[in-house]
Amino acid sequence: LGAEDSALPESFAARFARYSRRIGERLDQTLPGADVTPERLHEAMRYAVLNGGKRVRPLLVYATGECLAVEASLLDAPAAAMELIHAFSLIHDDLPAMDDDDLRRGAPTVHRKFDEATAILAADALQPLAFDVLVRAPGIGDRQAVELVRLLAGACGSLGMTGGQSIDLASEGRLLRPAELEQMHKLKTGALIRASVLSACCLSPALANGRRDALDRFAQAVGLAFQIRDDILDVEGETGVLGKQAGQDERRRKATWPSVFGLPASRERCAELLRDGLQCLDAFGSDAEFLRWLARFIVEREQ
Ligand code: GRG
Repeated sequence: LGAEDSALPESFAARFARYSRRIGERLDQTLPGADVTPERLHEAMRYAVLNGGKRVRPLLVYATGECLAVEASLLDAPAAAMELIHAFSLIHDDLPAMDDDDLRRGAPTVHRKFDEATAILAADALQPLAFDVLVRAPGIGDRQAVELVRLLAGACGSLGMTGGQSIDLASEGRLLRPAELEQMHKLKTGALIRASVLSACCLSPALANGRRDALDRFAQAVGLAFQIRDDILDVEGETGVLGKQAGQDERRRKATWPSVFGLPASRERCAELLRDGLQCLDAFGSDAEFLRWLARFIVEREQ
């Protein structure tokens, strides 16, 4: 029996697991096999994408789609595209030229497992694959595909994630002003989270502007909270639980929310952003239940 056929309502945790499995399978089918030439490149791409991760961005696509009654089969492409870009960004973020990390998701980073050149090429190949997935998506018309491509391109470019990463690298050893710090977080992490929610909105053509704006504000609040939580976990978390080396931000003298505002104010800001984000969902009633649960997961997570 599928969850929808059983007498008991599906728990949110079970829904989380079901969508995680779904996106895992879609990504597996999307990536070239490790036996396809060039094998080592494909092996590295598959390692980067299929080796765990919370799948928060695809889950936001599915949860927003649920809220708007968009068919899950239409959401698979934007969900996969978000995760492919996310995996690309993690490979680059871990490189010696950037954060120079050895551990990610409890395993060696891609350049440690393979080598630097292979890691760069794997990331290079994941980015176009994300856009290819969007333009080939079954059931999605040309106009919607163009809109999805536009959303994703904006989220990863110099006015999105790449710009945020550039500010992050330049911030090492400097004390950023609060507004600069918020801008960096919104771009580096918030942009892709926002694009995840807005991609599902784009697949609901009759969505009223007011409701789209409410979901947009929700996404922006949760996106910022996600990175503040990440900063807090870097201070409070343990390497074994995080799956990446804890304490790296302090070691590299990065500008983070706790370094600028302190831990108690960082926790309070996260809680406030969660409250603001949840308030944006009020008009959606019970349709937004899973989205609310996911927002809490994002803000209260331990890894
Ligand atoms: C991808 C266009 C493009 C450019 C690369 C390197 C870079 C520019 C951007 C880095 C962005 C970055 C690494 C932001 C940090 C975001 C963040 C908190 C990552 C951790 O995300 P989780 O916790 O990771 O969702 P898992 O492992 O669960 O998937």
